[in-house]
Amino acid sequence: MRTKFRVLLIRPKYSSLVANLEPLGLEYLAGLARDLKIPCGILDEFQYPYAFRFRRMCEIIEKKHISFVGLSANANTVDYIKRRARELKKKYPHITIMVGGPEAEMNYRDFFTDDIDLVYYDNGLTSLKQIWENGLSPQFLRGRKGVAFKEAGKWIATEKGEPVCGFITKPDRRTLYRYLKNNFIFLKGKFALAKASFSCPFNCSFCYCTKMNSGKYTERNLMDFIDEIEELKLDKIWIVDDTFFFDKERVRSFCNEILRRGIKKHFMAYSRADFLSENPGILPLAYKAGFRDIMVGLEAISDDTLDEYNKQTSRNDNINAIRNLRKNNIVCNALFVFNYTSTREDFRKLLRFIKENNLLWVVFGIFTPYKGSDAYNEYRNKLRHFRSWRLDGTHLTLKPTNMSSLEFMFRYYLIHAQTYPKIVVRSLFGTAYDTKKTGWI
Ligand code: B12
Ligand code: SF4
Repeated sequence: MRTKFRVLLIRPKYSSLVANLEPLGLEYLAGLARDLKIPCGILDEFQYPYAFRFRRMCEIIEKKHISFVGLSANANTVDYIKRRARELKKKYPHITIMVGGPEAEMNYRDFFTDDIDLVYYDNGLTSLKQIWENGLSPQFLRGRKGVAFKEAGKWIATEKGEPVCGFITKPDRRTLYRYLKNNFIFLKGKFALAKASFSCPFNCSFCYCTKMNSGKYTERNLMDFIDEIEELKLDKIWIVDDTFFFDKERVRSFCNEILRRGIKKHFMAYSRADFLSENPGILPLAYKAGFRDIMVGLEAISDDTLDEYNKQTSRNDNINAIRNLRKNNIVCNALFVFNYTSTREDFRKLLRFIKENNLLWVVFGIFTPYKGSDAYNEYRNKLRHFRSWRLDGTHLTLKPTNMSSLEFMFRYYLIHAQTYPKIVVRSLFGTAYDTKKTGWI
């Protein structure tokens, strides 16, 4: 017998100047609801102002007679979710509140509160499908994988299922198209997201991604993935795999199939520096297939810091990766992380490195030991101000050892001021993707 759920999926808002993109995770859930003929809507708070957030939620709940609310959690939205769950439960005690998403996947126990009914941490959506089909009786939930629920007021957490290597449904992209006018990546335009693999085969100490999917790297069927891309109405696609350029033969097959089908898209994807350094031969084909943006976690410019992060790359890999991308007209979006041990000289050296290597597109983060990563265990006793809203990679959670927090933040903002105007000017002149140019216009 099918239980009659009426579902509202919510993506909490947090401040982001860099991007406003579709909530792909929730679109997968909405796709599942569509398959099961369950009425379901997405409230993507990113698309609305901060004001009246709770009222907006309540209006939808009442108007659509919602009986099941699903919230998607990232590290920086945990406290907000717990507060909202409390408010919702008080106002609508009959509604089932479930939390899922990246943060719930590893840290599900953090959501064991009086107001939350279910926490979802399974790999893939099979357990959710079974729940939506069969209901919420504790007896039934006990047999599901990767869910936590309450029985007689006590939390029960079931074992996680096997790692997955595909999705059981296609995403419902209506949210993407509905809010297309708000969609952007800073100075790059409108992007759709697509995902072709799960977790990452490497093991950098600060990284949360590598722990996902029970720490097992798996790949989706490439043809299914390309079918999905072909159906997307946007011409720019961000492949959000944690490291898409991993298996050279798979990248080659992807590019050849894109060319064979005559798909003309601008692709952005992640790659590691060592891959780009060691496999320059694949880059002309990647360019031909439409890769224009590669995001590379260069992280640091000294071998010691890279070793400390267990990055398994070197300063030389970083330099070669930048050079190989430039030669092939592909933009290197270099991601750097400032460690809490950074010195004044480190800030200066990084700026010099950026100039010497003619890097235009740069992103700076502050080392954050996310709960669930190896780094968290290492640093847990040193953490300060580790409040959820601060876990967005732009706040200090460890006391800087070589300067005051104030100076650290000043230098962090300063390096943005020293690098971003050039990106803006080059974008205005239409030369931000000309990798051979070195000047301001
Ligand atoms: C693209 C991306 C972004 C984009 C935003 C994308 C968007 N849609 O707007 C940008 C670059 C803006 C971004 C920002 C941030 N991100 Co981000 N991002 C990603 C990335 C690469 C892909 C996300 C994605 O689309 N996944 C694909 C979908 C299909 O998967 P999913 O969302 O996890 O959903 C699945 C499940 O989680 C589950 N699910 C999801 N929600 C729910 C809800 C319920 C109720 C249920 C039952 C299930 C469920 O079902 C889905 C299908 O299986 C991931 C890496 C990764 N491995 O996931 C990091 C990742 C999610 N980001 C992360 C973080 C921390 C952030 C930041 C908060 C901080 C930072 N420094 O990166 C910032 C926010 C900063 C700011 N203030 O702007 C972390 C999350 C770690 C954590 N513990 O929360 C990840 C894992 C990467 C990392 N740094 O380790 N991010
Ligand atoms: S930082 Fe990148 S390469 Fe390292 S484990 Fe995470 S996703 Fe993989």
